[in-house]
Amino acid sequence: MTVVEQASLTKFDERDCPKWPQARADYYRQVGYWQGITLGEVLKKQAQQLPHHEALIIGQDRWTYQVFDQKVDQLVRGFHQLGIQDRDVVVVQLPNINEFFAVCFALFRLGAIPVMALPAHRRIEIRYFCQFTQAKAYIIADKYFGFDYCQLAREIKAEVALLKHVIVIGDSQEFTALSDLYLEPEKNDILAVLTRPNPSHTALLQVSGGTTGMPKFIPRTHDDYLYSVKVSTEVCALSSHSIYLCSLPVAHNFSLSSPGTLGVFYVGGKVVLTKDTSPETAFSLIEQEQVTIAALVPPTTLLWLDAAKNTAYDLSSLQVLQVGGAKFSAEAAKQVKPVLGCQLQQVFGMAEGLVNYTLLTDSEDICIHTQGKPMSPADEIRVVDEEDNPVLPGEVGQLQTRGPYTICGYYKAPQHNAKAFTADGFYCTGDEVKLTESGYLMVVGRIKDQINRGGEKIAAEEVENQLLAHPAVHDVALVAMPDEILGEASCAFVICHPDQPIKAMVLKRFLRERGLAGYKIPDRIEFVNTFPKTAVGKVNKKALRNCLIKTAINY
Ligand code: OOB
Repeated sequence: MTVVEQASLTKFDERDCPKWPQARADYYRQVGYWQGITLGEVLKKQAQQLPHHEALIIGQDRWTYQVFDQKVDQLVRGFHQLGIQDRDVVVVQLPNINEFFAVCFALFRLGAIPVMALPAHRRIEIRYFCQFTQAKAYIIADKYFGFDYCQLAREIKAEVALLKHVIVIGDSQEFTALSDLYLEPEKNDILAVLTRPNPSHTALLQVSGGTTGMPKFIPRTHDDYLYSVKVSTEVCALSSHSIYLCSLPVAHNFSLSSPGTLGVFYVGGKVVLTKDTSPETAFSLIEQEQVTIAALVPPTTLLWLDAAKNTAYDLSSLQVLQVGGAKFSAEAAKQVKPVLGCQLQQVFGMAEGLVNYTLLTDSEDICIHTQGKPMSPADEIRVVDEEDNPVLPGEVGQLQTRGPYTICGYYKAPQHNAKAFTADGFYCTGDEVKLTESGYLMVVGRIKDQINRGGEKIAAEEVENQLLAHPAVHDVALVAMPDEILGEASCAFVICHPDQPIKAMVLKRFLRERGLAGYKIPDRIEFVNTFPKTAVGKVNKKALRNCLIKTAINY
């Protein structure tokens, strides 16, 4: 037996998640920001109050709140029987299907912690998630857009000895079928003796877009996440009549909590899911289900704007279109109302916490030109220069923030936390912003070494490390390049070892075969002999980016 096999799982420990200082936590409770309720209880309440209201729809699969809640309870029994308990971590990688929510709420009720993986993640990411968090289980759908997740699970299972269960929706092959875990109550029903999770404990782990070698995990508590969800529902005027179209990946913080699907459940509204992001599918669902609100990233919004100009579908039920995740150009923003006939709401948020919205009552000018303002009066923000000193009003600087739903540190990352958070607990967002006189933020750039590919975040260092693993690669720098649709795409500048020329295609294939998520594979690769350097001898990425803008080579 190897050492790894002998090792046993250690449970998730809240001490690995930096917490709000006592005085702030007391204050947030005292004024009622943190309500001391759990995510699982929110659903239970709706099932009692609105049992026959539809909660979740995908295709023919329509769940009322009662059905939804029953399925969650059944899964609680099934997961429990499998040995999934309070403080166990479970990597959840599911597409937009109703079961995602049954799974997550069952885990919430058990006090187990889902890691919100995206369908696009591949071997490198999933292996890391499982290893780092010591996950007990990995939950997948058998196939999605032609990708075989059972095969991925097989590879992960072979490499991660501590991973006990793979649970599959669909054809489960040698693994556990989720459908076998919907259990009816027996004599000694576990639900009667289940310990209530502590609302101040971690409910879920979001995955950060990251700036360093590997993604970081963002521990969100029931208290802080529900506060963020609640305020979002107020700002976005959600009610039990709201019908929310979710075409963004369900696990992403935007579509989950801003106000997202959890916001809809919070008020007893209806979620319409779609796996397909095409305007055609979205428009037909808007007409058919009388959708009132949808959330998109800028590239999809551009597709919608194009398609809406000659669509036969009736989009008149749509009242609000939220756009966020990446900078939305003012030119496109101007078109939303005339073309789609609904109100634009810009959303500038981050999985670490802070969410900024333009308000539904704001002037057109604010909705088009700004990325909104912090949604809570308890959000503290400051705009600082390189020495962390506040800039003059209206000047550009880095945005720092703290508040009742912004984390105080990543999970098990003390060294990184020392850099990403200030001594007085502000999160350094890495975003360059300008604060307007009326308190709205305009995102003007970024100091973090990240590429925002149409809302999908790529940590430059992570991809650089993967490329450096190729024997022909001597050095590499990944930078953002302008892209008409995505806003930004990625370009890798590569210096090869002398006498080891290599083709771009070969490098891309190398990354894919290593198991890197598709959106992280560089859109373009340029071979160079040297890198421009800064005065202190670092690679001058700004110069590299500028040379891309100037040369505008087709890729
Ligand atoms: C959302 O969350 P993440 O964690 O994927 O990414 C956060 C980062 C921000 O720090 C910023 O760099 C960028 O994404 N970003 C925007 C933006 N919204 C996010 N940059 C410019 N304009 C915007 N409107 O992306 C997220 C989380 C919750 C709600 C909405 C988006």
